Amino acid sequence: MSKLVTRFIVSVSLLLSAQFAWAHTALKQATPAPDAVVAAVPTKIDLVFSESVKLVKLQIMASDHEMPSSFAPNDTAQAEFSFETPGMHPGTFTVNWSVLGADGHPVNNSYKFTVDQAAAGSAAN
Ligand SMILES: [Cu+2]
Repeated sequence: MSKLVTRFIVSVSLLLSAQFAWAHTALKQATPAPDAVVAAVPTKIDLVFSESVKLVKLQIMASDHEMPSSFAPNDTAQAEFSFETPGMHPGTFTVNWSVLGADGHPVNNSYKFTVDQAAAGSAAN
């Protein structure tokens, strides 16, 4: 019985460590934050990743068009990024990002944030 319990614990530990090994690059922090509803039109987007990465794609999508940003792919790996986002307006935006982590694995993910309809400085689209 106790041997079985030990084997079970060992298996669970192995599973957990395997999961950690699979936990490649993640987005640790973003401003505006994922799922945030912000009251003001953001003039920039900040991203902090869990490790130094090469950001190969950053796309800010409105419902039917891509928003401009100062994004450009970086040659030197870094963990923190800041991009200007001119022309933002109220609406819900999807941020699509792709990075190459230190281990060379590509990671893609996305998150959404919303600029409140009452936000000032709203241009048409
Ligand atoms: Cu737009």
